[in-house]
Amino acid sequence: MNETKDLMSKTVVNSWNDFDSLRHVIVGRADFTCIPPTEPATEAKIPEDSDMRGLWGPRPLHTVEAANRQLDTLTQALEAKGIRVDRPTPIQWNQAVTTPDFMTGTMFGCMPPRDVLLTVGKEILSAPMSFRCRYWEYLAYHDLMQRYFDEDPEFRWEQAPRPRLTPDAYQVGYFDEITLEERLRRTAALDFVTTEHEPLFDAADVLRIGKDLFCQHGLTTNRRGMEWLKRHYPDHRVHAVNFPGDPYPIHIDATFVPLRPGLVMNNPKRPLPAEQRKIFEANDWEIIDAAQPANDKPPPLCYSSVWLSMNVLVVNHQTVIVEASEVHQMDQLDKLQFEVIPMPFRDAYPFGGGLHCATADVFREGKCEDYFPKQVPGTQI
Ligand code: DAV
Repeated sequence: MNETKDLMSKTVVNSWNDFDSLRHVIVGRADFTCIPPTEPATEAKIPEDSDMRGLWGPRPLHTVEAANRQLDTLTQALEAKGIRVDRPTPIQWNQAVTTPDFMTGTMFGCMPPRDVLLTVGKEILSAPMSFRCRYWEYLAYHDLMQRYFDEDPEFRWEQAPRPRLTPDAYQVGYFDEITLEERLRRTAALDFVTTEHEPLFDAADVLRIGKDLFCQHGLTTNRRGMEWLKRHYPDHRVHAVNFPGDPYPIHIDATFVPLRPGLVMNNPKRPLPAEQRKIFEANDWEIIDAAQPANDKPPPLCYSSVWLSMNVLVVNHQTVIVEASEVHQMDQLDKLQFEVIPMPFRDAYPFGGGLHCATADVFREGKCEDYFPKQVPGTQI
């Protein structure tokens, strides 16, 4: 009991990976979430046949309430396991964003803290995201960061350079009449809507495995962003990865998901190319195909694909939280000897993703391990 009380009161920021024992986490909130108006980078993500095309503004209240119920249930389940949970302070997202360089009609929301907050060791940084509507999103976490700063004398509160997001940050006309085949061709050719004009990345494109950071080059993260990460984390090794099978490459956490040391799940539709697998093979990591999603389509008004099935939250090396309808994913993890906790979460999906997206690490036990002592030439930035 005393131990639990200590855990609840004393803040420690420390997390080096996605699988060590989780002690403290941020869970997002759906309040006031908007579907942002079209802008150069968001057009990227909305599939041609999506029910979201042409819609923008606050999401229907009953959907916000349903999402919040599931986010609260997740919070309670984590707390029942002795994990401290903090929540962001939502802003009225239905306000325009105006900077000297651009204007856009609304903001987005704070359901997926994983997209903006990158925790590496004792540091949490807010990412330089490419969506104009997400420019102020870090403010929803300001009170929490201030509190961690006051309570943990070693916490490093950081911010990557704020991007300008002028038209130079995007390729004009990138999405004009683009077919699925053309999207796939461009992913394979590393040709994305964001240019190399300035460093851009989303935190959810950065996979942390101890000393190595694997960054997905895609619609939301560019090479300059990775170069910035490399200089910012001089004790880490930064690797660029990409997944040619993904027509909408945004965030690595429904594509390449580590489960425990030595084991990672890869989306079978988006295999890691052979050259990039070598570093895993050289260090005896096993890459397995994730199970097929149980759902054949995402819920209404959702940005993400059915592969949120593999967007699991690993609680420790033996325990994983999986969306409750994803029976195949649960079965696969069960066979891998995990204790699987089912969690209803599809009402939260439209607000920015699954269980991993909806959380951001504050404290996991463990240190910065070197899981890839055998480096393979040519993979590091
Ligand atoms: O497959 O749509 C979703 C990742 C959201 N953070 C997908 C990727």
